[in-house]
Amino acid sequence: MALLALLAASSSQSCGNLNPTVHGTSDAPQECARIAFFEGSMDGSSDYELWRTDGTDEGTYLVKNINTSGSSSPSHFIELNGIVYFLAEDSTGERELWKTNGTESGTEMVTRSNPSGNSGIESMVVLNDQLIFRANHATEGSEIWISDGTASGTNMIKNINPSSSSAPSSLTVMGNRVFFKANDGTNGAELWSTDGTESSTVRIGDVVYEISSG
Ligand SMILES: [Ca+2]
Ligand SMILES: [Ca+2]
Repeated sequence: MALLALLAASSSQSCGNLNPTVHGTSDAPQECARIAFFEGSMDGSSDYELWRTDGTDEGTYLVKNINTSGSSSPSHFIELNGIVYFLAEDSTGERELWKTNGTESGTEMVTRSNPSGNSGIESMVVLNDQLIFRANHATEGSEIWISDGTASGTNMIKNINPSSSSAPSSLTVMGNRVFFKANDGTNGAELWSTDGTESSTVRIGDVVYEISSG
């Protein structure tokens, strides 16, 4: 088994509660142990898929063979409310947003956010109860997106650059906002922030100065 990335953790659905409270002083059931998800493969195999471990041999296994014609190469694991979100490539060859609760049946694609090509998702962060990230829109280029973990709740927040990609990067959560760098096509790369709504996705101002060589 190759352990390539040990990044995020979640509680198991078998606890019946994704954020379980353990009563009494006895040891918590093993099902309630923290679970780590990682990109793994069987010994001698190069089929890299979603694996999980609770730290024991018997609790370490393949969750789901997401890409039946190759590796899904899961990455960018991030936990939100007891569900782990990540990027993976299914047999279509497109890398999309997936989620897992640690079971095979509970591992599914959130949505094919860009029906006409690769999702291009990068830089996922958690803001309150939602994910904020950069993704490709089918027609509007690479912009800032939000997801509540459902297909209908996964949308572009704002088309910051109306004629091209604003290419949001360096997403950083501070308080109830995400700060990031984006290019609106008029002002160059500037600092922006969002609370997840279009109306409150705003450019901070000309705060990214070039240092004069003079
Ligand atoms: Ca596979
Ligand atoms: Ca655009």
